[in-house]
Amino acid sequence: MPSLTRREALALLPASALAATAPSLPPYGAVPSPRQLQWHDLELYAFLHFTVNTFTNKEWGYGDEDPSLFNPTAFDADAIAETLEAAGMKAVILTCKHHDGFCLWPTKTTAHSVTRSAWRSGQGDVVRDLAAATHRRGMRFGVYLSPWDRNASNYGSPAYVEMYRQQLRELLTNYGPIGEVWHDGANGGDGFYGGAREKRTIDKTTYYDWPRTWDLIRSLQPDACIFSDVGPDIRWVGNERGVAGETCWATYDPVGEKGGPASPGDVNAKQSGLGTPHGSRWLPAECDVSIRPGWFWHPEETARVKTPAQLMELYYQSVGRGASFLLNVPPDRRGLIDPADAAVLRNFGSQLRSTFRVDHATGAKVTASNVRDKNRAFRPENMTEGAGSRYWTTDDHAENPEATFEWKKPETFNIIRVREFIQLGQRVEEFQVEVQKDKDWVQVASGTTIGACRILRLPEKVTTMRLRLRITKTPAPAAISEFAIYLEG
Ligand code: FUL
Repeated sequence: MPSLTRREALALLPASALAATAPSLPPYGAVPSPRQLQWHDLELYAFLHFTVNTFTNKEWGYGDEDPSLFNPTAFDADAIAETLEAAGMKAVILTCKHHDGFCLWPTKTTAHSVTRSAWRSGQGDVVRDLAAATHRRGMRFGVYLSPWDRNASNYGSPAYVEMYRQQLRELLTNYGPIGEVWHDGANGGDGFYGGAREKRTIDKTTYYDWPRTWDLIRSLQPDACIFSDVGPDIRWVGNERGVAGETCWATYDPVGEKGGPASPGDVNAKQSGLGTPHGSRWLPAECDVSIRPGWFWHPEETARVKTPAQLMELYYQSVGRGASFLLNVPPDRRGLIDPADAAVLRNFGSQLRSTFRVDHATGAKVTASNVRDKNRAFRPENMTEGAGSRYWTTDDHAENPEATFEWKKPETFNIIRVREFIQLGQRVEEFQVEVQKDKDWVQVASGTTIGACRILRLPEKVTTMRLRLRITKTPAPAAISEFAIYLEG
């Protein structure tokens, strides 16, 4: 039998064998559900806005569009999925129905769908093709189904809410596992409504009876995360710029715009970006933003595709603040990613991979001012061993605990990534990173919340042989599962 390294041998030992006392760190406050934990791992994924608008050059279709307009000349779900995968995307969410009401799958609920389009003589199914292409690559597939439907004649009546649920039933039963269900907050207003061409207003707080719809989703796809302004699993970040708050809590107790109870379409958006410090619900933020000015593809916007550097910045402002990055990449009239967008995505993907390829903290000697119960299960080395299932933590009353990383030769970096062991809740409010220069410790970075992921980008490169992470404000012992440093070129 090949001999084990010390690390492998330690990993095989039950944690309780490492010390006389059984290790224990109680959870703190709200904690994520298993389905939310799976979602936290995704970090970066794509939105696809695609419908009749792609052909009419609109952002919001009125609902009177002729379905035959939807006619991509070269739609290829595998080519789309491949481009997104190359950018490091781990999931895709498709606008199965946008506000105009046109359904990208052959629904039984309305004739306003691909069955009436010229595309593939009405035999095509965009949802089926994209679900299959993403699943083939091990990516998750999610559905956006606009609650507001400007085509449906029954919009505003209870019958429409039943129709909406029926559409969800179709999407959640016929296309394999669904990772996320996206409920838009835009609601009500003027529209075609089966020819009525009028303004219809609904009461956002009562009309959809969301709790019943969410029960339906849970029963059909228990692992799917449900997104809306108020969750119940993932919250809107409060803006469409793709940016989470500099301080961003995964915990959140949403309130409405006027301070009352919140509902999809009625939330205090400013607070959504920050979350609620030590709030009662685990409701992490998702940052949605388009690679172009609009959500749908418009020929005149091809010159205004975001640059790879802008996407990197957005990555740091979303994933780097404990939220997720949902980047919209709208297919063009061929039904493919525009070559300009595809080139940017490839470049962005390779920048991400090269930045985060080598973690210079692995191999450091790590020590800490305090280890909980002096138990090796909580040793500070856990932060550099990349397992994610172990963490460094301290005794309850350890004051400003710090962990020191020492290298045999100088290391150079300009990116710091820290993660809390969120399975036990989000705790840290403030931390600092210092490096030793000659004899003195000099602060090179500081941050507030950590949560699932905090990335700090330093203004310039730092070279050192000794670094320390100091936890300066936390209401309960910090549990840190990762401390990594990288060099961005
Ligand atoms: C908004 C919609 O009105 C936009 O068209 C887009 O779908 C965006 C993601 O959500 O509320």
